Amino acid sequence: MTAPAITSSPAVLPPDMDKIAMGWLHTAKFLTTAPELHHLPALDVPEIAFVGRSNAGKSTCINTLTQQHRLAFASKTPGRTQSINLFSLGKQGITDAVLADLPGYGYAAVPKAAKYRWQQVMANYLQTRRNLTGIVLLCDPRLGLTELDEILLDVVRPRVVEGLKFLVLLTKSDKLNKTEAAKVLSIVRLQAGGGDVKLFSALKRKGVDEVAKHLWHWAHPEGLEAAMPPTAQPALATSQSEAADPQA
Ligand SMILES: Nc1nc2c(ncn2[C@@H]2O[C@H](COP(=O)(O)OP(=O)(O)OP(=O)(O)O)[C@@H](O)[C@H]2O)c(=O)[nH]1
Ligand SMILES: [Mg+2]
Repeated sequence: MTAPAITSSPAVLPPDMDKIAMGWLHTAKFLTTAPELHHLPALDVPEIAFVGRSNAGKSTCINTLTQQHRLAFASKTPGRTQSINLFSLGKQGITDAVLADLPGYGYAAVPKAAKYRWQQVMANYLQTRRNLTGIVLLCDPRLGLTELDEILLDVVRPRVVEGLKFLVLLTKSDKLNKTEAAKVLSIVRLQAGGGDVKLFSALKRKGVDEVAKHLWHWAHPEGLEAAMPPTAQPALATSQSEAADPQA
């Protein structure tokens, strides 16, 4: 009697989370645009908001993560995004999360009244949006966290304490050399009170997979098995005994 063949392959392949997260983000579709809070639809899926100064790269970040060039309007001219734009995500046409692209703050050319109105809308949104699950604060590392970013941090702090997810992305990191990047990373980490801070570049695709996984986990806290029906799950390889016995 011959001994069963022993293979060196692992019994179960780890799921490729990069692919899963990027595939999920690629399903993004424009949902709606809302100039005021009351125009926003009430939703019961996790919502992830992209906030930050004007021109920080919010819309470009959304386009990079979703691998769609023109999903969110990005522009060299600050103040391009004027309303809250929602994008739905979900495999097989089932929405399981929403991304929100918010207008930026701090653009000097905006009239005072409009600036004030928008600050009120944003503060209201961040404090009251019921399904808001996570905030991505984008920051140009050449400016660092500015006074307006600090005000935003103060606004969201009570909700972060209660469990709202929070991530700071230092965008346009392709403009920094390694030393500059390391320095700004440690400064902003301190400013963000030890919160998550990552370098990101849409141009060089730095941090893209990592951020995609981060957002996927925010939207699917229950994990992979609960998030995907068995037929849609990646090939989790069968154990050797199952593979050897087709009846198993
Ligand atoms: N070099 C470089 N440029 C970037 C990067 N991300 C965005 N940009 C540029 O920055 C400018 C502003 O980008 P947007 O994505 O429109 O910025 P925003 O934060 O959405 O701006 P508002 O809608 O005005 O708040 C554009 O010219 C982008 O091409 C990046 O990673 N690297
Ligand atoms: Mg924008």
